[in-house]
Amino acid sequence: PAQAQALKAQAAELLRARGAVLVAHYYVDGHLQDLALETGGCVADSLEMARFGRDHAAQTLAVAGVRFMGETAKILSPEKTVLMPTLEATCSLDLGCPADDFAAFCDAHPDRKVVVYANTSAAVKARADWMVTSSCALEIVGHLKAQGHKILWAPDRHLGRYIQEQTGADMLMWQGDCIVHNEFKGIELQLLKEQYPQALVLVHPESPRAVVELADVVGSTSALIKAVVEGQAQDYIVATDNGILHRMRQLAPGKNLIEAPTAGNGATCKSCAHCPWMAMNGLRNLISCLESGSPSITVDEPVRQRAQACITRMLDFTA
Ligand code: CIZ
Ligand code: SF4
Repeated sequence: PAQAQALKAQAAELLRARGAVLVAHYYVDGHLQDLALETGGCVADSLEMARFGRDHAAQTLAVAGVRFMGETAKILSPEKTVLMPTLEATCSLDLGCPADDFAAFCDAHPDRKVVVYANTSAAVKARADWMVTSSCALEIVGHLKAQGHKILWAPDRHLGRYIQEQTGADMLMWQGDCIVHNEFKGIELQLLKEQYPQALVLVHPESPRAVVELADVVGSTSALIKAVVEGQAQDYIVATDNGILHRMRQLAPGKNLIEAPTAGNGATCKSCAHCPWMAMNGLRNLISCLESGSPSITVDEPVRQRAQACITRMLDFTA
């Protein structure tokens, strides 16, 4: 802890010296989340991160999260420098949706509005009409359906199915998934619920249907945090990346937070409720990128402009 405090102080000084602000996701290391809040930055979901980065006066953004979050910041603020602790931090949804294959899929279905999740590359966003995050996807797809549009959705198949069921929209789907949320297990969750009959079950919609069906609250990371803060229950079973527990404990001290079961409880899974790419962010590589000014995000200008239009549509709609 003493060492972490020293590293945090060093990072805080570097942020100040660079005139940079730290924008962190709920899934990254707790020290980074605390540092962001202590230095005037933010801890947020991907929608709030995008808006905060765009609107903040700082000319340098340090983004602790995964690559698409840094890219989104750069797309919205090309004049700013966007530093990341590592550019290796990607996402299985982004990896599973290569821009060329995605463009071919879109070309084959020109009659559909193309809606993509935030967890995609700049090139995929450049091919889309709308970007959405899990906190506004239902609203935006509902809006498009009301206008009579059919939808091509990518890349998360679980989130897509959830939105399809909720809105009744005609959605053709890419078959991607998140290696973290995909591991939550319905049968084991049912057994856990029987152990904690009073618990509220909070589920991120990137989880499989069997898990979503057992939820009391289905929502984005911000919505799940709100559910813990405002909920009347004492016990909460949480089916999302366990990095979120740090912020939940701070905002709702005294409540009992229980991780939803993954294949890892007794068996093995690839990523047992914590994203290996989010976990690549730490105080040391944050310090290193602030010292050296690298790595930083670059996005090809024609791609950036098209991706910006797609993201801005969402930001304007949700403003
Ligand atoms: O799983 C993710 O990467 C999430 C939940 C991103 C977000 O929207 O905050
Ligand atoms: Fe991607 Fe899942 Fe990691 Fe989020 S938690 S960045 S969706 S792999």
